[in-house]
Amino acid sequence: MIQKVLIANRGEIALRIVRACRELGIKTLAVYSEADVQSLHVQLADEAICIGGPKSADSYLRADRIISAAEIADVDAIHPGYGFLSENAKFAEQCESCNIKFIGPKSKSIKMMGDKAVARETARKAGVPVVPGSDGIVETEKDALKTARSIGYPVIIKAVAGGGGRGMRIAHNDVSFAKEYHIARGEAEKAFGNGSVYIERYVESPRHIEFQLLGDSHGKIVHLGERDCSVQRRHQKLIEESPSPFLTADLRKKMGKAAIRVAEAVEYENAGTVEFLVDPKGHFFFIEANTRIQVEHPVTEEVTGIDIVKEQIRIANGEELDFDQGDVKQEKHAIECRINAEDPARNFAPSPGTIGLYYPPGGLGVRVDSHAYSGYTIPPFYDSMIGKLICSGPTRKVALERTYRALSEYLIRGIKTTIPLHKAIMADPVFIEGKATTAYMEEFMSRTTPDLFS
Ligand code: MV4
Repeated sequence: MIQKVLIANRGEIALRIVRACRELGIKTLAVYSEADVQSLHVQLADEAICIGGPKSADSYLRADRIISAAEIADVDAIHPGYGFLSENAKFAEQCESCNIKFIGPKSKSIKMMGDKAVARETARKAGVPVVPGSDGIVETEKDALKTARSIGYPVIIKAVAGGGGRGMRIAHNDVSFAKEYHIARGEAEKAFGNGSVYIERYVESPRHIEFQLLGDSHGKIVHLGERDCSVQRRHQKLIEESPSPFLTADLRKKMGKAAIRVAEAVEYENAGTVEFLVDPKGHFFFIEANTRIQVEHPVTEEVTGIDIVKEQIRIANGEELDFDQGDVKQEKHAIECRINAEDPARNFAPSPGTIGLYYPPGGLGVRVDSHAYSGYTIPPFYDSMIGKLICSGPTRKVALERTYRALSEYLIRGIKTTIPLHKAIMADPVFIEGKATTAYMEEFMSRTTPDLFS
């Protein structure tokens, strides 16, 4: 039985994991960098160990130091959160070989889904629709061009080691293809140390819809419905909601079953997500799978009432899921706004610094997951997300009204944040009507005066 957990992360997700452990009667060990001494997760965990310098590469990415801390403090398990080492198959393996439970899937599942061409092939073999594209990686320029022509333009070139939009290039004809192919390979080699790429038909203005899954160690897999993550900028999600305003009950059922088939094909265990693109006609295509807890998991928690982080720990303990697919109900509507320390009026430039007054909103249906507080200094070394506002209600309309109201109450002084931008989006007819696709943010910014966000 897990009695003590090391939290190999920082910020709001570290806090989220501390909270789940507390309710389960599990002790927590925080690890932190020299830049995070003042961080809430360090203050709220039962114990804390400093693992290195401010840069991620010197602390949160140091598997050796994290495992040493785990051994010194005698923990039973490590929760990796998201980012950092969460999808590192080698780290998961190292934990297991040191007799420390990795709270996540088996390293083999991480590996298979981490190679985006293998993931695509796995989905295809499981009978799940994938975007028309290459059979695995394309090795030579000649082969790549031939493949692009047979798929038909526009095509998108993706790094096998990429994911989340990193290392993707779009080409509209033979001439641009040759150029983009070389850029994609070079970028992939530089970013991931692996220049391998594959090609897909480029789906224009799709919705980005993902299904939340839970699988136990006894082979049972259920889905908790979808999240619509279409509102993103440069592959950074800004708003997520559930249920998707676009899906019909029929399409939801088909996509949920497809997501489970992908997970079954890799004997998926713990929490994970299967991502789809959905075109304007309602055709859906598998694109990739995430083998970690995600930033936007609270949206699903509010809609279904299921505590996903607690389920992760129970699953790691070897317990069976104590509910079936038929028991999962999407009973509410929830919307999440990511609150980033960025200036939307200045091309989203990072805005680290010291928060003056910090006053989060409250009331019925309002949840704030954040590690921020009055006087907290946001270090410049990590991503800019300082919190998430998740508002829920019986209908989408109520969730929207509540989000606007909560954003109006949310006071963060001393730094620039995405709060004013979110308010403008919540008042925008295209978003209100549930019509936002992945093309939305660019279109919205082009017709909006940036000064509105200051
Ligand atoms: C695509 C696509 C269109 N066609 N693949 C972006 C994140 C990563 N998970 C996959 N992504 C996409 N893959 C095909 N075949 C569109 C996206 C995409 C996107 C592309 C350009 C600008 C914004 C986007 C937002 C979401 C998804």
